[in-house]
Amino acid sequence: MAKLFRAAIMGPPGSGKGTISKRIAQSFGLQYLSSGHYLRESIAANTEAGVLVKTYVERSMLVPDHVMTRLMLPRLEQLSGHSWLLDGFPRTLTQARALNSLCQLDLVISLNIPYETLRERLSDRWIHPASGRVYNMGFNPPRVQGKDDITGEPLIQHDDDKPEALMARLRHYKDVAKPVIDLYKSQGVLHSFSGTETDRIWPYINSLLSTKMHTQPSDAFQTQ
Ligand code: G5P
Repeated sequence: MAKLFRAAIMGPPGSGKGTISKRIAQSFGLQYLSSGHYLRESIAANTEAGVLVKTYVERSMLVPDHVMTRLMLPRLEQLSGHSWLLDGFPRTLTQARALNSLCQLDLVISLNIPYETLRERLSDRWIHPASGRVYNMGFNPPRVQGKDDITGEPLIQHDDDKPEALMARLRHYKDVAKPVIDLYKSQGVLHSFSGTETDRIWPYINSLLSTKMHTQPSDAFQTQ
């Protein structure tokens, strides 16, 4: 049986985690788990946890660690026989330690994207609130301006993507991510990628994963 492969991708809001994760999952056949997706799912289900989660996600604040580990770890336990990629988890040292107690990661990808690039991307970002689908007016615009591709419902912009709020979010991200990055560096699994365009970073990540997983990558993803 092929060796299992466990990876995570880290990066500030707007750094391209979701975009790159989808390419990795499809090219290398990894199960894809996105913390943001599961949070939005729990909000949509309107459970007790979902109502609590909503108060944090709406303000782009980190959801408490105990809620996150309760949300993510059981899903990982169910995937014990699979290779997977985590997007957006762990985000704090407490989360990373909780994950470590379940399994060791083989690879952590960290995205370093300049602030100005993040600001431009997020100020161009439109969201379908019910599903969490994300569009970018330059990079992946909706087929009809202002409308979700699947439902045709209106898209909205977040107040949190305004420059002042964004600056605070990015500063907070850096503070919280630093010890997590240091931990994975000390374990020898961290690989950092810097750049302003996802399509330029992607070939390097593709190549790294091909080497690590000894599989033939697919060329299918030149654009999202
Ligand atoms: P999420 O869902 O994990 P964020 O805020 O970390 O959300 P976000 O904003 O979804 O991350 P991303 O996944 O890093 O960004 O990037 P993306 O969506 O692929 O790309 C961002 C935009 O840029 C898109 O419009 C994309 O099309 C565009 N784009 C990508 N590449 C390029 C490019 O090369 N050029 C251009 N022009 N555009 C590009 O988490 C949501 C919330 O959940 C909570 C937090 O509240 C968080 O705010 N949360 C957690 N809380 C605690 N612990 C955790 N582990 C948590 N995980 C989530």
